[in-house]
Amino acid sequence: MHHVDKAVRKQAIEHNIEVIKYGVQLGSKALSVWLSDGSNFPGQLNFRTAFQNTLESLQEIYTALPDDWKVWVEYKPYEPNFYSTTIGDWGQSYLLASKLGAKASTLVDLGHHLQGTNIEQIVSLLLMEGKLAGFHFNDSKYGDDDLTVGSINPYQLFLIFNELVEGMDARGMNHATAIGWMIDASHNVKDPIEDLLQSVQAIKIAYAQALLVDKTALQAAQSNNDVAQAQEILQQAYRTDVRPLIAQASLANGGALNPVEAYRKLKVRDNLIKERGLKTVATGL
Ligand SMILES: [Mn+2]
Repeated sequence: MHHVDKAVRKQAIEHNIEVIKYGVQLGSKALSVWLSDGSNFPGQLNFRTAFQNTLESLQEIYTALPDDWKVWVEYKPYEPNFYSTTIGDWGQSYLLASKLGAKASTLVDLGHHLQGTNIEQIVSLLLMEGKLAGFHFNDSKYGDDDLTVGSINPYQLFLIFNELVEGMDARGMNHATAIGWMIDASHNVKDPIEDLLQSVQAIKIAYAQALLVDKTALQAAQSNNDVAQAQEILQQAYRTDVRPLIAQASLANGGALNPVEAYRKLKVRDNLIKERGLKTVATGL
């Protein structure tokens, strides 16, 4: 997308426009773009030219978007390149999304940050600016590990949901539809369906806990500079076991009390394999 050769850039642009055409057939409403473009050594790239070429390419794709579509610009600090990534952080993504226009916004993949990055703060500010596209949920210990949501740092997940709920309410946004909710994980040691069930469960738990935060009390604590009380309020919500509540809601909606257990008892995988008449294996792709 940022290649020095315009003909190469054109190939990447045309590929994205082709993807939009398939998306229309599938009933999609958004194009999610993650670019691996970057450099491995100092001096390899002119950063400004790389950014401007990327912007130009994205502008062409933006022009090809149907009226009711959005384009989501995903960032990532390193890998596959190890010196620079042309859309390396939320600032660079936000800059592109701002220059592109109202249909463009910034996609947050939880694994696409350097260690220690305060993701919830990024979420809060993107929401404030109306530029949060949505999420690629996963979890990580080191980098873009693509582990199951909530498997490593569930407190961070809760803090992100806390900012989401607070920020969406402040803007009067619909929790269910205002942003894109996606899971971007990759596993080859688990049944991928069980992994998805665990991910959805982790998301429901973090969301329910965030809804429990006493916002009025938190605002009062913040106004009074009562730091200990602010922490008490957040952790009171986080340490509440919301699993019975979620199980009850799941049952009321025709779901299972314990999704993974039900999936195993009902032999869903075996039955699906029989239905297909094929032997299938978990690929984790
Ligand atoms: Mn992703």
